[in-house]
Amino acid sequence: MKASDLFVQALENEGVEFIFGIPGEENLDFLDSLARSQIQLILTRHEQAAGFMAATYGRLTGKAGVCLSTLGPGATNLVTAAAYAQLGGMPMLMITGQKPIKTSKQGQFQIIDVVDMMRPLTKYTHQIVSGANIPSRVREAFRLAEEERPGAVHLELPEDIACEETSESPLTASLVRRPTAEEKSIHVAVQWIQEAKHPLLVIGAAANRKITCRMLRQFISRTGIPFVTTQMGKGVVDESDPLFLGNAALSSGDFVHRAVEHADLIINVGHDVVEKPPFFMHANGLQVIHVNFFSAEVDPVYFPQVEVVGDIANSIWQFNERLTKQPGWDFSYFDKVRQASEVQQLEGANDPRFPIYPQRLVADVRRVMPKNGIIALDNGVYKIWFARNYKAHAPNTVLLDNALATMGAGLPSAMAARLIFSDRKVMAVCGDGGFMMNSQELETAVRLKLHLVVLILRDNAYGMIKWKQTNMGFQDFGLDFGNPDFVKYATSHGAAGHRVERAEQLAPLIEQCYNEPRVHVIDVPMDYSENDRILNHEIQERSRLV
Ligand SMILES: Cc1ncc(C[n+]2csc(CCOP(=O)(O)OP(=O)(O)O)c2C)c(N)n1
Ligand SMILES: [Mg+2]
Repeated sequence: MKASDLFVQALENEGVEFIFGIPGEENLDFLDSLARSQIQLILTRHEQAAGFMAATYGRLTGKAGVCLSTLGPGATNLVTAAAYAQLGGMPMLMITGQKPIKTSKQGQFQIIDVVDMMRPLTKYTHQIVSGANIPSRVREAFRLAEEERPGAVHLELPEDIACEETSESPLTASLVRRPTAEEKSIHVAVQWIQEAKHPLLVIGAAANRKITCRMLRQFISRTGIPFVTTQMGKGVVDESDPLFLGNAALSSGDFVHRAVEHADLIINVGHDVVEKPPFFMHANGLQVIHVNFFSAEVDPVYFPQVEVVGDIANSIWQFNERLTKQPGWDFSYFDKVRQASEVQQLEGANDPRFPIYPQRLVADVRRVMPKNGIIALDNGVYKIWFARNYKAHAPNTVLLDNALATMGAGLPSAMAARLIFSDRKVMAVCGDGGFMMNSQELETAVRLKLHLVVLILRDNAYGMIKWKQTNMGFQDFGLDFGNPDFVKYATSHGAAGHRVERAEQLAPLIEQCYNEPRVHVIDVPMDYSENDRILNHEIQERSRLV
């Protein structure tokens, strides 16, 4: 057997279903082996998109998503996706080709040190130098990618190794369980929670990675302790719960921050410092219990006093076994925060003005998406509105990137979500800037016959940066651009193109798109002129009055 056959067998042995990518001539033996495998090759139009799709596969399944590129330029195109997976805690394996490593007549043509390039962006990066090593290197790559905290790994398979003969066979994963938290740490945490006056639960990214929702729901209903979510913690517990106080989408001054300021103890579940901080710790201030799969990375704004390290669901179960409602707990202020925040969030939900205002957009998308529908957001100012105002009802139904916060991942991650969940409604929500960073993948989506709705929020600008520019008192400069006609752009790729011309058209149009299985692109003209007033001023002032 040739080594590339063994490599593909090892991937099959890991349960790989898809490989996203673009082969180069250095991958041709691997491609030949893939042609004889059950694994489906998802050919993309840019390696970055393939990487985003693989990472999202990992995020949604917990199993490493796999992407493929050639050496040099293909591998450099994977770099942003590597950072996306690594920072976002998404298991992903990148496989890249390389010129022969034993003898080569090509000089340094296309050769860069890809293994070294990937080092700061991965948990593991390795060049395969012998076919005999493939079983252990592939297993090790998967082990590291998937183990908490998950992330990116990289294997380089040079051409001359790929065609080597080998008689090895794949290694099977060991039976392993995540370690659970030690009893004494649970004891201290429970004692702190019982003795607090205003404990508050914060749910972050890691709680969305494994099944923690049942235990957290029990914790909330048993104790009545209110909760806040981080952007990547959305949906772990249904945000329509009356104890939900809001999402930490803005950095400060929102209603949720008033709740945090009032709390004397935060039970911080699944948060780590890669996410924009949901709260800032100060010396002699707030007490924080860190509950996560791994210990807390110390940071100037995060230095929890107690850590409960181990499987999250198990830790919460242990809390539930010991905790009872305490007469000393007082949540009355949190309730006021929730009420004031709800009133503010409902404003603008039926705003008839056109171009569409963000509050109306978010409300309409929520109205038409079912509870298990998935929205995949690119990066732009609308992300703040969705994080704040769009109530997530189920885990991983709001895919947004609050770690690398890269533009360009909205469409590819929606495509990956739809590939995995062919029975669920999936929507990509992109700005006109972010959409154009991977818009070529419309062709891939059409070729794969995906049923997908892509909203393009058109303000003809890098709106998020404009919003910050205004807030910092700078003049309006350097952030406007023109756009193609998105309806024609969509149809030329073989997708259906639609344009919204009145606010009330949007919701029925989305519904109509979900009745016709194909790729739909909707051009949504947006009015962002109130973003600064509402997000930077009004919310701050109103939340201060609670
Ligand atoms: C790859 C990348 N480049 C630049 C940025 C910085 N950035 C963040 S949001 C943004 C503007 C997004 O514009 P658009 O996609 O049109 O969304 P809008 O805010 O206008 O709705 C920029 C330039 C980034 N996050 N990622
Ligand atoms: Mg824009």
